[in-house]
Amino acid sequence: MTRKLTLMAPLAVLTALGGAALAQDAAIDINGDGMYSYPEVQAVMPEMTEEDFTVLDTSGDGLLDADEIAVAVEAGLLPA
Ligand SMILES: [Ca+2]
Repeated sequence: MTRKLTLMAPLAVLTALGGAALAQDAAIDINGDGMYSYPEVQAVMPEMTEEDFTVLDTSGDGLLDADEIAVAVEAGLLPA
């Protein structure tokens, strides 16, 4: 569902994930799997609570994938 949303709004995603954000992705994504775990997010955003992370993790798999990250960035919950 979120993946379809991304495909329908590529410009919005590109705006949210600019070049600087991609560089920052690497800083957050410590293990390089393309997704953010809670420890990875908290390492750069100590104010992020596990509750906030759970809200962002809409698929409930314990990781933030590109779509979930884009939503979080748009909502101002992750650095753009
Ligand atoms: Ca997830």
